[in-house]
Amino acid sequence: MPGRQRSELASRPESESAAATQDQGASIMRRGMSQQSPGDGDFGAGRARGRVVVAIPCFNEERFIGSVVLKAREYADQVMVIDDGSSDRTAWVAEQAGATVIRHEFNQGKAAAVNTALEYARNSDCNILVLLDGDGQHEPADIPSLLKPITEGEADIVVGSRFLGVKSHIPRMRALGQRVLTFATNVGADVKLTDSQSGFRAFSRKTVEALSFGQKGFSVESEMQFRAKESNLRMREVPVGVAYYGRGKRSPVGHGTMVLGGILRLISGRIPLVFFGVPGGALLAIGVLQGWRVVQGYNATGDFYMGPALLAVLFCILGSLSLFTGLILHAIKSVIK
Ligand SMILES: Nc1nc2c(ncn2[C@@H]2O[C@H](COP(=O)(O)OP(=O)(O)OP(=O)(O)O)[C@@H](O)[C@H]2O)c(=O)[nH]1
Ligand SMILES: [Mg+2]
Repeated sequence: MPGRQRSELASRPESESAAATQDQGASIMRRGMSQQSPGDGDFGAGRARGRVVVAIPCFNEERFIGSVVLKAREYADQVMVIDDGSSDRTAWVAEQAGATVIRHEFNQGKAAAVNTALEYARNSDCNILVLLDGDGQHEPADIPSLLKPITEGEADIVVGSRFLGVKSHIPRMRALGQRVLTFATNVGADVKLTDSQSGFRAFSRKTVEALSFGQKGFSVESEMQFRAKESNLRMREVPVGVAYYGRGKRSPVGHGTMVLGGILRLISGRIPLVFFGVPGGALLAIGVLQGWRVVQGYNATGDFYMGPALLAVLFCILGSLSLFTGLILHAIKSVIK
């Protein structure tokens, strides 16, 4: 495991301790791998598909994680739980239910947990990695339908969409927020999905090799759409249901605003010239126009209006700064490419 994601395996069978190396990540993998069946099972989707690993990023999910792991085990060769510094008994419950548990010593956010899962999968013989939320909102019985487009060679990433076909009860504010975030992600990434925020996803081996995420916080699902576009990975959606139990842990407004901030950062990285240059150019144009009017007024009447003049200068400065930021970032991006 990289230094930034210091993790440890909760379950450590004695017989496997000899496999430990000074690289903690490698030791985790060997232990984890040996706990599971070799796996090229069918899991109900119609054909053998190699080794399927389900990874569940979790933070304080002791209430649901046991049943999620038990159900997911029916559709996977291995179920792993990435416990991201939970203060409750998430890791213990997951382990009792039969999961391989990797623990982050402290809470690092969902993107870090997804990176840990990808790294684990990359270093194992996993053929398909499924991501699943640990809050019991997804139905593991939907896993075979997520696997199908990958095993049939039609997709590299399959997203379980809550807005396709299956009608579920989603609290209104959350549904609205999810649609706004999906719209922003679709426009920014130039990939069209109906549910950019779903945590229920499957990745082919090719995707596992290609992806890792840089964003902190909770825009990791959106980031996948951006990275998929960059890496020419084919995304497909399949309908899934979702269940909401009681009130969510986080406020939809605060959470949504955080994710939107992450999406804006992703857009600014993808198309800096448009993101900074267009508003910068517009501000500069408004400033120049305003300044010209101030000068015209002064020529006509002899009166100098300080307020409008200062506004014109402000617009010109902000516009120029934004325009240059766009140009510089665009140039840097071209060089890096
Ligand atoms: N690794 C990690 N996972 C987290 C963290 N916070 C939440 N999660 C997990 O991410 C998954 C989704 O979290 P939720 O809080 O349900 O987020 P959501 O499903 O987008 O939001 P809702 O629509 O309110 O359910 C669950 O498995 C959580 O346990 C965190 O800080 N780190
Ligand atoms: Mg949830």
